[in-house]
Amino acid sequence: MANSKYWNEKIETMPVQELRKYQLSKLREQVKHCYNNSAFYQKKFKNAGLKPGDIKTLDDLQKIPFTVKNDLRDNYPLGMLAVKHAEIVEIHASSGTTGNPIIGAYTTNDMDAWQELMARSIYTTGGRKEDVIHIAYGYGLFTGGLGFHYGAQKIGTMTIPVSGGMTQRQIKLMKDLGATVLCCTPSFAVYLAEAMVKEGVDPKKDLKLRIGLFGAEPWSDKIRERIEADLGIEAFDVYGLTELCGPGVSIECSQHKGLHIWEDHFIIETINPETGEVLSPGEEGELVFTTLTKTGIPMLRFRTRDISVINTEKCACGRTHARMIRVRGRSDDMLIIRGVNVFPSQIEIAVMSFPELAPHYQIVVDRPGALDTFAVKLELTEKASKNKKLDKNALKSNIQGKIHSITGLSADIEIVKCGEIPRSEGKAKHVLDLRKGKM
Ligand code: DLL
Repeated sequence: MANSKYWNEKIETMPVQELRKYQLSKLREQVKHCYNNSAFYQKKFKNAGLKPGDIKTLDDLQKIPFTVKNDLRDNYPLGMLAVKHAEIVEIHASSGTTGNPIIGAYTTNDMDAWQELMARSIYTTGGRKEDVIHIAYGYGLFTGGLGFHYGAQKIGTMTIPVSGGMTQRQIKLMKDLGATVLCCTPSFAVYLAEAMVKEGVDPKKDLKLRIGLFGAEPWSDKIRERIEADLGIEAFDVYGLTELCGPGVSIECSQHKGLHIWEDHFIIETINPETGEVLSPGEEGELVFTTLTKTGIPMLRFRTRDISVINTEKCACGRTHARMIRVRGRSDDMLIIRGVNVFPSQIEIAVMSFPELAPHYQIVVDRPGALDTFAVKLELTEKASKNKKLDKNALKSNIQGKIHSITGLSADIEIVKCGEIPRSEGKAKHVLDLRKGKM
């Protein structure tokens, strides 16, 4: 199976035409499975006047109605199962901000596929048996911790299942056990780097870290540069969601030009989030996935709300699987401020272009009267806070100009002391929208 470059060369480098044929045969099986075993999908098909036999080509996928997050919430907890209850061997969940959690229910078949995909993903970034993998994603219902754990175990890598929290202990363990691979959210990586400085640990001298696998939340190239410089590692973006399997849906290769989507397990489409119209590769839109191998809760045309662009050109790494560019944000993370669409990632790009600023920010939106207020709280780096010559007013107005040039909006800038913006051990919370109930 694994050779020096690929975990599964045959699958990863399969000619595209062959890959499409493979996908079609899997799709037809999956559609039959859904229709025959899930009351939810059978009803959906009947309402659309569809039979499994109508899906004869990959383009016919477009005849199938979308599945959305609310379908899972409305059928909470296990109303969308397409197998008998006793076939489920593991449950995961993502909290979301409102309503019922989203449940992921996995059969033995789904667990095997997930483990294989995670091993393939870690291997693609260069993770090998000889590595020591430090997993600081949360363990438990969140898919991050256990997802990386299963993949690392399949490769046979020494695995440190540290989970979140206990930052000082994490640093000590990384040092003492010689961790070479760090897996956590990008915001926790930033936090760890800061904490190391405070602990007097120089990651480049005292640690053996060489790569980092970061995901579960949007992050910009500027944050990547900062993490790479601070920790002395090569950073890789990893993407996935509970509804599909967890991490393991797509991963960056050493080219760092997008994340390969494992197309032997997923069919990817992008759509216009407003109209549902299917877009062509190269056009930015909402990612929609169809699972080809999942049996517990299969997903046909699942709308993720994540915004990205698909690239189907062959990658220099030799893998033929399509790539998605880093997720720019979620369509439901998008703020509408004074009628203008703003993604938190746009603010991050602005903030990170100032070396005086720490990579922590909070966007506060409110509506005290008729109009929205838009404020951005920022922190100086420790070094900048000690610089007595720093002209804070000039810095504020430069930041304001930068945010204006990116979003078209002028923001009130508040620069707070180092450490005042809450840090996160899991997914970062960058937005405080106080308008709810006032609109
Ligand atoms: O976050 C799975 C995961 C764990 C991925 C660890 C990567 C690493 P959920 O909690 O269900 O699953 O959240 C899924 O997180 O729809 C995206 O909005 C966001 N997300 C995940 N990975 C990325 C990424 C896990 N690399 C939701 N870049 C998804 C941007 C990401 N957003």
